[in-house]
Amino acid sequence: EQQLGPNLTFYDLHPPATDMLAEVTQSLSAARPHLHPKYFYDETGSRLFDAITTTEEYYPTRTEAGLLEQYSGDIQRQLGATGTIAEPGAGSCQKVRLLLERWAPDRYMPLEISRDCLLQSTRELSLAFPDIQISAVCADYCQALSLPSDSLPGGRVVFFPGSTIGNFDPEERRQFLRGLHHLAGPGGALLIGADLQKDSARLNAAYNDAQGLTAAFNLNALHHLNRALNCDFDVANMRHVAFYNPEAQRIEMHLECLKDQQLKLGECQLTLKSGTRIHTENSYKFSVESFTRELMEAGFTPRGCWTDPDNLFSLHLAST
Ligand code: AVI
Repeated sequence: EQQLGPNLTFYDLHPPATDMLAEVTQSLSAARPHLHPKYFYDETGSRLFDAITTTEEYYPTRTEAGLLEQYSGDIQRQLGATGTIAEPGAGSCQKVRLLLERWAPDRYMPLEISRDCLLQSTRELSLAFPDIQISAVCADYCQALSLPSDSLPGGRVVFFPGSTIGNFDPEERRQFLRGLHHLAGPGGALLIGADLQKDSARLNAAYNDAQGLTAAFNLNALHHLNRALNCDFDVANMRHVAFYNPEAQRIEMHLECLKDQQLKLGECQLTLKSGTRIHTENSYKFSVESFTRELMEAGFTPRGCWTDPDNLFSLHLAST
């Protein structure tokens, strides 16, 4: 525990380093080659993602921000006074600003695996909100969700925006929502964003923007691996593929090899045949009913749901 300012405390849970080489080698040599979406987010990838959120086609970020702007008062009335807002995977802590301004909670507790990102964003935040105690926690998702309840400040509202929940597969999602239930604790609540099912053309456009930013974001995962693992993906001969899979109710992103390529990963030689697709991301789309059901299965009681007039996106409030 380190006091970094009058209203800023830093807790380092020392998230365990993962063996990236072993993990990537295993997932790329699987029968269906895949990469975990976390590999999108190096510095370049985070910048590309921010750029995606400003495109005409990518509606989720803007729509959710509009819902928060319009309904933060309604949501607060449902919640009563807010002691602590906790945000797993808070990143740059931008979205929460509106809630900090309008709700003036006692405390904000971002949980973030990237130490640098956490330090930078909470330093700025602590200056902008001198009356809010900022408890910055450096932890991975697993650690964050299994913190002992009695070590945490009470009256917690867990904030999980962006439909990041859609990037978890159904079984992972069940476990993760249970983890959020634990993090919220007795008397706590969850405010979470979920992207909605809609016509495929709209969804396909959102993941194939005309400027090619989503393509660059997807391909950057390979640049990231090339840099971090000193390997040699021929990125120029890989193609971004993204489409809505209506049976699975998800957008799938893949990287398709346009030429046979040999890849050296540590001691391992890997052949990727032309036409091979590396599955890099799922982004599940929900109905208000299906998502509400998932919240209930994780032990929550639904308290409210807000959507935009075009039914693009939903914000859900649930109590523990
Ligand atoms: C972070 N996550 C909610 C985004 C999504 O829409 O699934 C990631 C993304 N992938 C492509 N574009 C944006």
